[in-house]
Amino acid sequence: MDADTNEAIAQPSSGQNAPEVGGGLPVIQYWAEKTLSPQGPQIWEKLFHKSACLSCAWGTGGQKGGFVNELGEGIQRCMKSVEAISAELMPAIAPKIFANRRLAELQQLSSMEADQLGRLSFPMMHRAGSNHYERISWEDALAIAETALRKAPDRVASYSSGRGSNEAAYLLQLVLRALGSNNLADCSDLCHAPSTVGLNQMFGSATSMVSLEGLRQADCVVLIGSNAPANHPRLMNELIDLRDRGGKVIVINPIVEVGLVKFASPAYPIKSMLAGGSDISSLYLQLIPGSDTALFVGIQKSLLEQDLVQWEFLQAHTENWQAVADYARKTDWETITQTCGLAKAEIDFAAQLIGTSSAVVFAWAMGITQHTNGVDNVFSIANTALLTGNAGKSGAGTMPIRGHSNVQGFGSMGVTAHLKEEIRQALEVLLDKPLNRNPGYDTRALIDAADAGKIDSLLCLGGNLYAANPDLTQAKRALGNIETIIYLATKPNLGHFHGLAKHNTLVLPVFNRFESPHRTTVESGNNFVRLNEPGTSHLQGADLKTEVAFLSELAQRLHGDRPVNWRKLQDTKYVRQLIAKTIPGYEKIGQIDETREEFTISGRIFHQPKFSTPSGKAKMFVTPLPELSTASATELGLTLAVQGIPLTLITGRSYSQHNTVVYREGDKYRGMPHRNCIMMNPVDIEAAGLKEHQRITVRGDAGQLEQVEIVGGNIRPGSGFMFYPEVNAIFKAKVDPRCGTPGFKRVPVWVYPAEATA
Ligand SMILES: Nc1nc2c(c(=O)[nH]1)N[C@H]1C(S)=C(S)[C@@H](COP(=O)(O)OP(=O)(O)OC[C@H]3O[C@@H](n4cnc5c(=O)[nH]c(N)nc54)[C@H](O)[C@@H]3O)O[C@H]1N2
Ligand SMILES: Nc1nc2c(c(=O)[nH]1)N[C@H]1C(S)=C(S)[C@@H](COP(=O)(O)OP(=O)(O)OC[C@H]3O[C@@H](n4cnc5c(=O)[nH]c(N)nc54)[C@H](O)[C@@H]3O)O[C@H]1N2
Ligand code: SF4
Ligand SMILES: [Mo]
Repeated sequence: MDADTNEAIAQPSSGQNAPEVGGGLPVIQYWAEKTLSPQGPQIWEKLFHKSACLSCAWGTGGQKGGFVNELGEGIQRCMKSVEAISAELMPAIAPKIFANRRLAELQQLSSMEADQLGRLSFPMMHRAGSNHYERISWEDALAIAETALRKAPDRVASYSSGRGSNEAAYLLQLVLRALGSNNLADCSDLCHAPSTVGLNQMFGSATSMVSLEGLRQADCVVLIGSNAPANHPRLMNELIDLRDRGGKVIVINPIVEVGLVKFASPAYPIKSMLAGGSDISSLYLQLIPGSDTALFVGIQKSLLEQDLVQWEFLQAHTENWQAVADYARKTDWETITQTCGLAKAEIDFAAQLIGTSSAVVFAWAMGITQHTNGVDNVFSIANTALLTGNAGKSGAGTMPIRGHSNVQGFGSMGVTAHLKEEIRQALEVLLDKPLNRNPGYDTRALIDAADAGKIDSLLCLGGNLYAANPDLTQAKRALGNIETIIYLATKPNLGHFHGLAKHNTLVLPVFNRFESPHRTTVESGNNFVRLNEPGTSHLQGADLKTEVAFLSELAQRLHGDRPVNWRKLQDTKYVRQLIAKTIPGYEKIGQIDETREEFTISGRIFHQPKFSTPSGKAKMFVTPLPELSTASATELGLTLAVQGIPLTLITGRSYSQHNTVVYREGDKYRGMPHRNCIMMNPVDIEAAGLKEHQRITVRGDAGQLEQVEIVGGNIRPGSGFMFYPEVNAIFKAKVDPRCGTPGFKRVPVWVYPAEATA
């Protein structure tokens, strides 16, 4: 087999009207539409503002201007950042909207309609029994928040989403820990927690070990479970460059995403756009969802058979390699190929490409982590990297592709239910008292605890805890058991209307990154710390606060002036000094106000195979193959007579949404015209006696969606794909117990014609 024969599999992706290339003209049209609109001048101003892009963790922008990456190269902004900026530049929501519209009306809004109401511009509160949100003062908001946070510490919790600053994140955890609560749930629990847990155990460091510079030295990239053309678009330029210099890209994904086959990058007008797009995948492995561990064990077995294992490296720099090699040896090919649905020839070819390349980067996103065996998936990838000596050298290694623009910074700042011992000790010195050692609630545990009536007060720093979770009925019920919920947010979302507390729900408006009046920092997925300069808001006369101001005022009310001078922390410079003292690798942030020097966090990028474990060696783990099954009709509450088929549903993002926030209907690149679609393989459509564009019912273990339109696409047979957050209404999702991350990418459902009796 060679790369050319595989191109038969990698036929352009999805529905009938889908383009044959990712990126391309639609991107330029969108730029033009937005930047030439009346909002255009403001968008340009924010694009040039010295702050990091709001959208993904690739981390474009910062001190050297909004278009610059960490290597100082310009013209590095993608359309997604325009989309995010434009959403933030909407006018303020008129107070009469909340005065006139009853809650029941607001609850009818879709995610897109909620976002399009505009920007939040004054503090407001919903009291139990009322039909409206009413305006309140910041003084009242702070007083209510103070009373709420004075409840028993184990009944107080926070949730956060990774758009805020490092300074806000640091304060959030310090306020809660000073109270004695470890209940710091974070969106990363639903996202890359398996990477954090897995990589920490293997390498003693939880983030990417590859820098952008390192990525440029690779001659092979294995891109697993990532739809980078939509969610990390600038990574595509790196893949185009890699192919240009003769490198290989192996894509592993149950859906043939068009932009992963061919991508026309506006950053390369001549070599890519005019040429009709650049080839991305050299080999496309369209495996069964949830079977990545089986594929990687197969690759390991093939490496052994082809004599491509780096034994000296294993002996010198790793532990437990014998057990991993033995497991691959003894697992038979039939089990491997049946579990992942790929031919041995495909697996052999992938192993050959990896084993004969000189520097391989293994990069992954949600297709790997959002499974009940997410940690094993991560282990199996990292085991493969180690077997081939691709860790701890330039141009090679493991690279989780992080989500929100500062989600990694939140983790570094200690916003986690599982605090690193090193940070705990430093915080104990700072707070001059021992900290609670009980494990805190991660996001799913928080929802379950609230459902069981164990939470009184919840502080949400951004995000949409309600809609990001599976089983929206449970999420709503659980949040409804909490006495007080405080949402700090820039825009309204479904959570503010459906995720109401038992007594008081506060929605408090904050400045976003490019308009905050003080300097802040964020951390990219490549471990690079960005400095954001102060900015201004277009919202005239709005009553906003910064997240840092709110948190430090609240802390001052709760904790007084000792041992930390909380009031002084209103100036973010002093927060940075505390970060420098207590967060490993962040020492340089203490001088950043003087030097303005952005920096790579120390101790994270491994140029030598000397890792941050106690022995300095990487620890390998045996990864059992998953046992994959589908649900029976009766398990989903259907009668045996139902005329339908079971599918494994992948839930994820459309091209035009940011997590729970939908910007535009549909997904051009997958040929899905609106939100209520399911992508299915034509083979399954036919086998089930269905037709393309037919409206069907999709049933999960927590409910069903009706009138869902079938769109044919190049998706692995037996699987379907639908958009979140809407689909979160219909399933419960089990978690990987090691990290609490739900199996969003392998949801058991049945699909059947609307008229079939259930
Ligand atoms: N524009 C935009 N950018 C974003 C976001 C956004 O919503 N919009 N969200 C941000 C956040 S928080 C995150 S976490 C990231 C998400 O970025 P991604 O992880 O790229 O997003 P997903 O839509 O979850 O899709 C993941 C891909 O995994 C594939 N996949 C599904 N199941 C499997 C499997 O079992 N195995 C393998 N190998 N692949 C599988 C899917 O087909 C899909 O292509 O993006 C960040 N950036
Ligand atoms: N089925 C399914 N469910 C999923 C996923 C999936 O792939 N499938 N993905 C999961 C993943 S990876 C993630 S990360 C979660 C995302 O979950 P969250 O992070 O909780 O959700 P977002 O939709 O990103 O939150 C958007 C809201 O953040 C607020 N916001 C934006 N900017 C700021 C700011 O600067 N400050 C403050 N205070 N607020 C701000 C706005 O009010 C906006 O409405 O969803 C998870 N849920
Ligand atoms: S790749 Fe990510 S960080 Fe860079 S401009 Fe696009 S959305 Fe922003
Ligand atoms: Mo995420």
